Amino acid sequence: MPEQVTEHNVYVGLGANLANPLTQLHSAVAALRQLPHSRLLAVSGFYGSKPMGPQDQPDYVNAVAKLATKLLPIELLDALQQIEQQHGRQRKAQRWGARTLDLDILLYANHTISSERLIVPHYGLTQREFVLYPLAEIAPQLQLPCGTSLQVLLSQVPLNGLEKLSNTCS
Ligand code: ROI
Repeated sequence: MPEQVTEHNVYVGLGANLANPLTQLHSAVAALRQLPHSRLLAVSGFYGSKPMGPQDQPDYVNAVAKLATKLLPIELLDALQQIEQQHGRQRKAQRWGARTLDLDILLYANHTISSERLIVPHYGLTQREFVLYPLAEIAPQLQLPCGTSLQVLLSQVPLNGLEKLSNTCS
């Protein structure tokens, strides 16, 4: 795999609501730790959240991880999709339906990316409580590439039943 010299800080959103979501997330964190050319710097606590989208699906468990990586965005996407596959993710399943594991690139340094496979910052980032609150736990001072601060976004997005379940290593 071609390696960039520069290391970038990246935030990855984790979500699961099938097949014991807590176990899925613990296993996903272990897989993120093994990513090539990358270092796992922080993981938020795990949060229980109400499903966004169709309501006839189980509650989710969500978290956010911070990595330093030398992988290019598309290489990171490939690696994350491989981890999703290893966790039984069905890609062609219903849009906004239940999933065993979802790994989303939320932010890649201060980059704005708009390609067929990848949009960064992630389109849901600014409205999703289950992304914003875990993110704030590990990066309270964060600003988006457009300059908006995470704290301003948090003040606009209610918890909507989000509850912290555990710290990651417990
Ligand atoms: N809802 C919650 N609460 N958490 C998620 O991670 C999540 N992921 C999704 C959709 C289906 C939009 N809803 C979600 O992809």
